[in-house]
Amino acid sequence: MGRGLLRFVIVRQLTAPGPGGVAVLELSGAGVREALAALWPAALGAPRGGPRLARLECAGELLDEALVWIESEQRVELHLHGSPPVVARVLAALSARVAAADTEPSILEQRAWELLPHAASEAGARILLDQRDGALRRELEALCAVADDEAAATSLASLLEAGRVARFALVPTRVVLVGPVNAGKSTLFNALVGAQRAIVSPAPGATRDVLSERAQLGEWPIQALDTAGERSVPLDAVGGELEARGQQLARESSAEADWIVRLWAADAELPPPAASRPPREVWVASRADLCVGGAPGGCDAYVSAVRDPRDAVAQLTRLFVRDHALPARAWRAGTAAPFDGSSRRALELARSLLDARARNWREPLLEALRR
Ligand SMILES: Nc1nc2c(ncn2[C@@H]2O[C@H](COP(=O)(O)OP(=O)(O)OP(=O)(O)O)[C@@H](O)[C@H]2O)c(=O)[nH]1
Ligand SMILES: [Mg+2]
Repeated sequence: MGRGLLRFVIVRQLTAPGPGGVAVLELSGAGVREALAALWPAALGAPRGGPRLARLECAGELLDEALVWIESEQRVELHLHGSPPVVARVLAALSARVAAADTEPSILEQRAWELLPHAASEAGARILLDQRDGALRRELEALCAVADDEAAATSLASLLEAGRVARFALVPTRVVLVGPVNAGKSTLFNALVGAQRAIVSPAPGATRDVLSERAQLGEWPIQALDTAGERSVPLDAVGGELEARGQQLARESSAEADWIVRLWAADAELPPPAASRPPREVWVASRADLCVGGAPGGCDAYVSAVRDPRDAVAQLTRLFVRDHALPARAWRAGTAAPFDGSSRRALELARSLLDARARNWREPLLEALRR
């Protein structure tokens, strides 16, 4: 395996820092065997699996007798004695070895690799793997070679659009459920999360605290928040202060929402005219199965999270995709996408230079390729 591949190896300590019986290090990425071979040359030919006893040596000095587990060509675990100085020496030797190999202009690819554990969805992980394999670099290089400014502007716009879409796959969108008490917010929240996470009750005002869980709308990751129902309770009534605090928390959550789902119990209350709907908000008529004589107009969807939770989630997914102008599939193999703030900023700068007809519009892109 080539020396260059070592640049994708990441060394992490899995156990808590400080003295302990055992300290476990993880080496992940392409080239883990080569990285480990700096301390244990037999790593190059050792069969997969383990644990296997390894004498770790650095510059002829024995550092530790460790257990090595070669899980795959991308991941190795090293179980050391948990003495902090020993761990520090091994970490230093491994990191020096990895850093020494990191001399090629690979930073775009390396950043994509390092973000991989933080991808919020499978589609996001696949997008990052494509960029790790050079999709964005190739596209930026091709873009810099385009002579015609109009063609360059079109390619830039579609790259920026790919970056906008990638962001929805990489970072969970904050989706807040709001609405009157008993509208079925917690029921829908449980359907989204796929578990009985929130208390559901016919008694109005069951939810007080904001509940927050990761969920998916189709392929798109979200952070779903369930909030206290809206109603007016005088402060001096029994429980009035608690109620007010719950409602305040709900308002704070909606102020920070990326997307608000407002539920109206279709059997209880008619929504006001759609013209009064704020931006970033969809209106969903809930408890649609209880609605005799047809559901009221003015809502974007009609759901019954009790009778058909899958349909309720599918309907929300449809609205989410519509409101954020997302494609049918979150990931298309091999597609270039700016995947982090740095690559997006470089493209935005290039676009504003191009818009201003500046001759040096390629510079931010060349810089992104160099950095
Ligand atoms: N038939 C039917 N009942 C539903 C549906 N969704 C919710 N409910 C019922 O409506 C009642 C209130 O549901 P919740 O999910 O607790 O409502 P909520 O909006 O969270 O209420 P608060 O937390 O009090 O604001 C419960 O008895 C649910 O079983 C539905 O789609 N169909
Ligand atoms: Mg509730």
